[in-house]
Amino acid sequence: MVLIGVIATAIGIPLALIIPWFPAKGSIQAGNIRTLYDVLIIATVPIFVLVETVVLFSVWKFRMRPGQEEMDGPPIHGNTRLEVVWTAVPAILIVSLCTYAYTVLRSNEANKQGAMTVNVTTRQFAFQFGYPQANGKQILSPALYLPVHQPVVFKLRSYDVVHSFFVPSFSEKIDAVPGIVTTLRVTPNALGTYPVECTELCGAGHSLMRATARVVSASAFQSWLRSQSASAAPPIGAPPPEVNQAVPGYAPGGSGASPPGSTPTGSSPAAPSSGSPSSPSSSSTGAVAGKAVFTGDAGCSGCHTLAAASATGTVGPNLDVRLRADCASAGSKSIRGATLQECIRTAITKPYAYLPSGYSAGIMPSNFGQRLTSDQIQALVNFLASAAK
Ligand code: HEC
Ligand SMILES: [Cu+2]
Repeated sequence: MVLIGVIATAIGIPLALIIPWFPAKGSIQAGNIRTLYDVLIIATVPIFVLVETVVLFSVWKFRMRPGQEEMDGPPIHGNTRLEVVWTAVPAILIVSLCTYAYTVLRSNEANKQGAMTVNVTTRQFAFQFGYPQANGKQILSPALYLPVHQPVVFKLRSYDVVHSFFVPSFSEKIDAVPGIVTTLRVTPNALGTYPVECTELCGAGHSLMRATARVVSASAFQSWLRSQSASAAPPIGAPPPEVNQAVPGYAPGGSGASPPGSTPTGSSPAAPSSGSPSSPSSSSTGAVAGKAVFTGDAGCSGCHTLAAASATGTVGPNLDVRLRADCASAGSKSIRGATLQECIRTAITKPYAYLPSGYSAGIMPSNFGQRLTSDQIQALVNFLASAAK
């Protein structure tokens, strides 16, 4: 029996260690977690084997033989030494594994010197990453860029519901909860491109809520950051109050979000530089400004397809195909307003007043009326009215 147990352990441990349970390691924290996991495997496989061998051996050895149906087992009672051992050994094991796990947790969560802050803003259904700058502004990007070996503090906020920020290769995750700021610390230590996922079922587009993390060299990161600040559009609109109080000077810009899965270069290709409100040639309510709002932080392009904005979202109606027809349909005229402009305005500010066939309420955010300024809404109306085919 002992021999079987030793052989099973000798096979079990390497087998369990060889199985690739985790994706490639991308951070110091992930390294600590993997080591913890290996120690747990080495400690638990022998215990599992011991218990199973004794159980299987007993099932076989003490099985009921013909003629024993009426018999009872021998009345064995009490063995103090055995009881002390089987209480003390697991207690020592559990206390030491807990202590080790606790030290790993403490070291992973420890504040590192010179950590760089990245603001992670979540919304249905996109991540946005903000890099605070010395001038109080921040550079916004739909892709996460990080310099290798640089400790990072992620500050998470949510515009709407609970999301969860998870980079499997960093082995760290935390929820983004509306109204509070949550913190996560990571030190990436391997160059590479890793998926970022939302791991909280946050609505119909949850499965689309993904982004890309690029861990690059420090110099590549600096030049990326410089290219961002040069091309970034000035901030458009005010963020919701809870986001505002959390970070002084924080303001999401028009170049921020792009549809999930779109180009991860960081700058939204659809945001035209001429669409910035500071440009003297365009007004803040014009179609050009509207396009910037559409492709920007409001997240319209994450859910809608619209050729004029290079948007390819599929959660909501394809605006190229349906907008004009839906606005012309008899049912919507009285509810959404008679003209195309009125209809679009209602669709944005009171989205469930008229539901296009095949769509249900509760998916398109219903708070754009409060989140966007009246100029921004007017700009969107002008833009969509001119873009609708
Ligand atoms: C989370 C996904 C989502 C986002 C973000 C979103 N929408 Fe929608 N949108 C929908 C859905 C779903 C519908 C259909 C149901 C409804 O009308 O509420 C819709 C409907 C519409 C309609 C009516 C379309 C028609 O054919 O009748 C318009 C116009 C519209 N959205 C514009 C916008 C604009 C502008 C934005 C950004 C400010 C935006 N949407 C953001 C999901 C979204
Ligand atoms: Cu989410």
